[in-house]
Formats: sequence, C-alpha cells, structure tokens
Amino acid sequence: MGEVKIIGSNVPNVPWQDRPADSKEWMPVWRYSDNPIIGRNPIEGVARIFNSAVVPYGDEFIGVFRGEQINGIPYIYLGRSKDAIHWEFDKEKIPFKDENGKEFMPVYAYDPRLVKVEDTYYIIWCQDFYGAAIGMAKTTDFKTFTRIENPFLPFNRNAVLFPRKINGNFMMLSRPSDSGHTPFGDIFISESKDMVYWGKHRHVMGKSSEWWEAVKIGGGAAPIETTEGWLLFYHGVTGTCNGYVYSIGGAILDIDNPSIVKYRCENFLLTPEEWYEERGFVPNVTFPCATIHDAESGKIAIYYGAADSYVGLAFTKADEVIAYIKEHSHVTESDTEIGVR
Ligand code: BMA
Repeated sequence: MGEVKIIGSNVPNVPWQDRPADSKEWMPVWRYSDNPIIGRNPIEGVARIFNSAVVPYGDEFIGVFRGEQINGIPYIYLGRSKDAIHWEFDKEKIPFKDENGKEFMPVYAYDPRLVKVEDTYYIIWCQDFYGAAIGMAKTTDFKTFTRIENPFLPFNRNAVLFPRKINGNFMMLSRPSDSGHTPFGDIFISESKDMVYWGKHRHVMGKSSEWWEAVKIGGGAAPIETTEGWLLFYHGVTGTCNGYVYSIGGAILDIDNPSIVKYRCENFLLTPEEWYEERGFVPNVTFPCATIHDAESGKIAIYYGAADSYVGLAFTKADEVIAYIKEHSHVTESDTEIGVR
C-alpha cells in the first residue's frame, strides 16, 4: 500500500493543533484545547449554536450555523472567520429565495451541511415538508441563496452531498426514517443528474452490532476523497436508560461506487467525555457536520455539535485515522454489498 493521501485542495491555513502530549496515543482523534469554539448566546436572539458546517472561502472561511432561537425554533445563520475558530455571525437568518425570487422561510431549519461542488456551494438541512425532510439551497457568492426543490420525501434527515460528481452524477447520502424521533435509521445514497430528480437509491450501511451505534446512524461531514476511498465521519447512536448517546464513527467507501463500504471502524472515534459534550440542552451528543482538510499535509479538522449547545473542534491526520479504521474494521454483508434489493 502506498502512502495515504487526501485528494483535493491544499488549505494551508486549516485550523490545527498538534496532538497534546498527554493524549492517549491509541486514540486517532484529539480535541482542540480551547473547546468549545462557540459558546452560549452567540447572537442576539440565538441561545445556542451547534451542528454546523464550514468551508474554506478565499483565504478565509465561511459557514452555515444551526442557531437555536430564543423561541426554541432552529434556523440557519451565516458566519465568517479568518481562522475557522473565531466566528462572526450575521444577525439575520439566511434570506432564502425560491427560484422565482420569492422569499422562502422554512418553518424550521436544522443541522445544515455546506458542500462545494464545482463552482456552487450547496446548503442542505432538515426542514418541515409535512414532516421532517431535507431542504436545499445553493449560492455562489453567499449573498443570494436560491432554494432548490426538496430532494426526498419525508421522513428524512442527515443529507450529505459528495464534493464532486461520481460517474457524471451528484451523489447524496441521507437517512430515511419514520415520523417520530427515529428509533432506527440506516444511511442510503441517491444519485441525480440535475439536482432535481433523485434515484438509483442504494443502501450504504446500517446500524451495527457494535453497542455504540446499535440504535441508528446518520451521515456527518461531506466525505473526503482519499487514495483509499471516501473517508466518511458519521454519527452513531446508542440507547441507555438515560437516553441516547451520540458518538462519531468512521468508514471508508468505495471511490467509484460509494454504496460499497470498504472499511468500517468497530470503535467510535470520539464519544462524549468533556463537560461541553456531556452537559447541555441534550447531554451526551457529539454530532459531526463538517471537516476542513488540507491535501498537502493530510491534516483534518472535524467540526461537531456538542450536547446540542456548542460547537467543538477535533483533529486527526488522514493517514492516522485511515490506518486506525482499517486496523479496527468490521464490515458485514449489508455494508459490502451494492445495496439493492
Ligand atoms: C438528532 C438531531 C440532531 C441532534 C440529535 C441529538 O435527532 O435532531 O440535531 O443533535 O438528535 O439531540
């Protein structure tokens, strides 16, 4: 096996902190020492920001943030940063317009992802469509935001777009579910030529027999293209007598046919341990929504929501985390098959 590399842009100003001397050397991911990077009441009228996504933009960074307003309803706010750690937010919610230029304000909007494909940035979130479903919008300048058709029927959450087309098609992971607080859920993938009609649905991976992800799973950050396949950070949920616990897991999907899981880590990569992950509006949640990564150095910064209250930052290197996932891989037939029945 040759050296593992990220295939993508160089982002030399990727936020970074070396592994601290006191970190357990067998853990592939370590936390930023000044976490959480976004604290409570960050914008007037917004009590908490968490489960949010960021991308490099020019020499700086831009992001879409889940802001829980003081009336309890989540919405998406735009933020900008020079270092991807200290963020300044717009006071107003993102002003989406529909394709006819008419204002579009979802009833609620949460868990946004932000993915650049070719020259366009796509925002994907969860919104009401007679039940929880996926909403989408696009922008090229972060000034005008055009809402595009809802890609999927309800009930669905955790839609994550791939950062490039595969075999000529846009590819999107999502997590169809029932109408309740999803007591189950597997990750599926769908394709589209035009971002309007989605099909060729395939099963990617389900909850597993590993206890930490035995209840449900959902896509997290946009997959990172590497020489080993698509590196996916996702969330896995377990149930306890005191409620759900959300951990971060890792898998590697086939580069040309990502419904095939090549490796899937049987251990979580990160689980709630720090006060800002264990204590908050919803205790015991670590929920990844984005990474910033640098192809040259292999550095990866993972952005995750913590306890539905804060944003945390964690770090890893592509070669280290991929080696760890491969070393601890446990795949089943439902992972490695094409996913059609
Ligand atoms: C999920 C989503 C996330 C949230 C998590 C834990 O179902 O709603 O937004 O972080 O629950 O509350």
